[in-house]
Amino acid sequence: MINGTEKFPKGFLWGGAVAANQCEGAYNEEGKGLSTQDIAPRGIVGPITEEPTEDNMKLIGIDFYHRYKEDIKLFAEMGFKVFRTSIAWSRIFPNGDDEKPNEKGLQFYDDLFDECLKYGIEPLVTISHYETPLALSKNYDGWVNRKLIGFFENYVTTIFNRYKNKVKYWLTFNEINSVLHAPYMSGGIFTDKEKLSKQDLYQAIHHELVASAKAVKIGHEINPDFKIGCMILGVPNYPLTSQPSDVLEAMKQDRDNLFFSDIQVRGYYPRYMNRYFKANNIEIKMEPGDEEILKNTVDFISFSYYMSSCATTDPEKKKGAAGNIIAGVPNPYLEASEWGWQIDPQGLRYILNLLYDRYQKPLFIVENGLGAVDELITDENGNKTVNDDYRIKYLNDHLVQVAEAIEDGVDLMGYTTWGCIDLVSASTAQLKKRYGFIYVDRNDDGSGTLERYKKKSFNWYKEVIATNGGSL
Ligand code: BGP
Repeated sequence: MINGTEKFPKGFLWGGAVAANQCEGAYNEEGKGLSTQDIAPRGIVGPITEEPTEDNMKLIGIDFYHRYKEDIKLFAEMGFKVFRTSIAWSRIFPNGDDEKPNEKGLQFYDDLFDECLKYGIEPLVTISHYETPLALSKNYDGWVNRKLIGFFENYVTTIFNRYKNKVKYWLTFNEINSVLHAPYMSGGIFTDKEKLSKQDLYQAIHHELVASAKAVKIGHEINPDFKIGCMILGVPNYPLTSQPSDVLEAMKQDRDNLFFSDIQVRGYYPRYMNRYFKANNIEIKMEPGDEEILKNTVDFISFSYYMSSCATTDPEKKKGAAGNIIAGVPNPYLEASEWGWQIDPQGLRYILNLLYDRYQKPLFIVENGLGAVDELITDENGNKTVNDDYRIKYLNDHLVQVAEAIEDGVDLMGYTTWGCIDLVSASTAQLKKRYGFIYVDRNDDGSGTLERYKKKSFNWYKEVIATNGGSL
C-alpha cells in the first residue's frame, strides 16, 4: 500500500459518466430522429421492435433532457471536475444523412455544456455511444456501408465547430471493440448477428476505425487544443490455468480486444491479425488514402472497467460463461455482482499497467462501477436515501488499486464512475440495475416520480474528490 494523503496527481479529473440514450429520454422531442436504441427495449439480450414501444425504458430514461440542471447541480455539489456524456447523433442529424443539422438539438447540448462550465465542470463527450440514427441502420446496414464515414465526418465537423470553445475532451466510439459481440447496438448493423459474415463485420470495423481517425484529424484542425481519445471495453483476460494453451488463449483474447486500440493508438493494422484474416477469408477493402488517415492517432486511451475474465481452451470449462457483453469463463477466486459480473479490483491495476506498457500514452478510466438493486429507505431525519455500503466498498477497493497503478508509474488523466446518477442499463435495459450516487425514483414498470435522492455513496465520493483520493 502506498502512503501519503495525496495519492492522485494534481488536476486529476474526478467525475462521473452517462450516455445520452440511457438517461436523456425525450426520444422524439424537438426534432430528434429515431435511434437504434429507441427500438431496443430489451438491451443487448432481446429482440428489436418495429416501432418504439412503451416498455422501452430509454424513451423516457431518467428525463435528464428536462432535468439536467438539477442533476448537474448535484454533480457540482460532489465536486465533479469532469462530466462524461454523449451526444445523441439523431438529435443533431435526425436521419444521419440529412444535409442540415437540427438547430434545437445543437442548442440542447450548448445549454448542457454551459451548465457544466458554470460549475467549472469539464464536459467529456462521447461522439457515438451505442446509438446510430435508425435510418442509417435500416437503409445502409450501419457501419457495414462505407457511406457512414462521410455521414460521420459531417456530424463530427458540425459538433466540433459548434462546441469548440466549450468541449476540450472527446471520445470517438464508446467501447469500439464491443461491435464484435453486439453489432447492432455498437455498430448500428441491422443484419442479424447470426447472419452477419465476418467479412462484413471486419469491413464495418475498418470503416469505424477510418471514421475515428478522420475525427481525430478534423478535430485537431478545428481546435489544436482538443484532446481526442479512443474508448475500449477493458476486460483483461487471465489464463484459467497455467497450461501453456490457456496462456496463449488469454493472449489471443486480449488481442481480439486490443486490435482496435492498437490501430487507434499506433496508426496501422497489427501484423497478428493477418493470420486471423487469412484463416477466415477476410479481405479488408481499403480505399487509397485509408492507411494515411489511420495515422491520425488518438491523444489518449480511455476504457471501461467492470471485471476481468478467464480464458481456456477446454470446452467443458467454457460452460457457465457469464459477464458484460463479453461472456467470459468465471474465475474461481472472485465473487460476482448480482448480474454475474466478477469483481476484481486488482484487475484494474493490472489493465492500467498493461495498457500503459503497451501504448505509453495517457489513460483515462471513463467507466467503473457496481450495478445493484438498491432499496430506498427513510432515515432518522426523514430523508429518503439508500445505504449503499456495497457500492462504496466496490469503488473504494477499485480506487485503491488505481492509486497503486499511479504509483507504478501509469499516467492517468482521470476517473469517471459509470452511471453517477441511476440510469437505464445498456445490456438489460432495466432501471433496477442501479449505479448512481443519486437515486432516481423510476421503476421498470414505468412507475415513479422521477425525484432524485442522495445515496450514502454521494457523501463518500464527495470526500474522495475533496481530498484528491486522500480519504480512500
Ligand atoms: C458499458 C457501456 C455503458 C454501460 C455500462 C454498464 O458496456 O458503455 O453504456 O451501460 O457498460 O453496463 P450495464 O448498463 O449493462 O450494466
